[in-house]
Amino acid sequence: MSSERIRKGYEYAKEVYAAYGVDVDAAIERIDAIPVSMHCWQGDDVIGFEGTGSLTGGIQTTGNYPGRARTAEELRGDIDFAMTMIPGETKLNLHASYAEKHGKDIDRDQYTIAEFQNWADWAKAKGIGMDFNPTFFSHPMVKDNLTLSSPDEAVRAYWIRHAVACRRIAAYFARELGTHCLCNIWIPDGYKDVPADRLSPRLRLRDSLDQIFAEPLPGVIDSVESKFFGIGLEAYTVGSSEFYANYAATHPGVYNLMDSGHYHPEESIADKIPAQLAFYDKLPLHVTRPMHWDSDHVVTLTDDLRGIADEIVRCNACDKALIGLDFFDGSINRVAAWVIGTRNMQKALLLALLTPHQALAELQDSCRFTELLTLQEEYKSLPWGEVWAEYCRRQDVPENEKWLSAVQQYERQVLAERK
Ligand code: RNT
Ligand code: ZN
Repeated sequence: MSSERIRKGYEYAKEVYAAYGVDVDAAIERIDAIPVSMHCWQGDDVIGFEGTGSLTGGIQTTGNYPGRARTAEELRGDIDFAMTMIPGETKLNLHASYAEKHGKDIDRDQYTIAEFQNWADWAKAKGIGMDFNPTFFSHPMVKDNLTLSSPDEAVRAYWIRHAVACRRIAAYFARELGTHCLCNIWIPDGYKDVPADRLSPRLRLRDSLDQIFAEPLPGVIDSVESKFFGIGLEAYTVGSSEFYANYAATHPGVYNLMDSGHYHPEESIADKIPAQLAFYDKLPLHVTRPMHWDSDHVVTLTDDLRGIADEIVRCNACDKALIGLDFFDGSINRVAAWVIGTRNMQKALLLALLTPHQALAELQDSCRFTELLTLQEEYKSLPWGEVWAEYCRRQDVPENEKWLSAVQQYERQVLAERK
């Protein structure tokens, strides 16, 4: 579309929204300030650069699309390129398994900023913040699918050391980049079949977490991520929802990260947001698209996604939400996957910002439910696409699927060279 047509469409949308009391310029300004943390692991199928070459821990990437990033330079190049098609504020969410060891033989429990300096320099040059994750999978010290809850004290101590090292690296990122760093703990620990003892692993995990979080680290926001089950770990997950919710509730400064793919498919993730916000000043999220038994499909503009964005906006939690993406698809162009998923998160936020939530809440409070349902449904067809197009124009990124031809060119010129 020409800028002239985008401008005209925007003027029209402005008028339509103004009739509902919605200020579209303000919505554009607000969305531009909400950072979405892009996960590095979409670019290489969660393999990392430590040389392990495979993914374990009850998660799996499927697909053999050519062009997987094999080095940190390639991955940073792909992320740089993806970010040219994404409007607004972004962060990078990095896993410890993306360490650059520079030929040294150094294990995860000994990592320091030296292994992540390139990432920090890269983020600094781009002017973006970073989030960080210790990696408790794809490693020989994961014994029988156990890490922080292992009955083997050597295994447990190893993973505690790893997490302690990672929190210090996260503190460095926060200091260097001038913005907080979410340091999220997700462990695969669990059992394939019905366990004989469900309590002891959880008590060991609690003790491990207490040791990990003992050191106060300014700039680090700590979170723990629960899961319902993993692949091959169907019967029991040590870090369940109740376990971490209670852990966070009793440990100020530790937050309960909700991954939208880690609950029963019939549970509403959106509904969990205000429940958390009634107690916490931060809301860390992994946004993904669950399908049947697993999470991790590319985020699309579903009602579930819109529900999440709506709650963030109407609970006044744009400053509290720490929105991270978490999907991995190796069956399509990986750069395109990032662009599609991240733009959809932003579209959902924009849609939420364009909804007259106050007016709807007033209808609820006065029990005018027929009007409420009517407006909720009619609002769905307001011309938000015109506002999105104008936002993209202002950000100098393609407003529609035009970005795909750039990705296809990148595929021919860059990705095709990776054999
Ligand atoms: C796994 C968790 C976790 C991972 C990443 C790679 O089920 O969602 O967040 O996806 O840490
Ligand atoms: Zn997750």
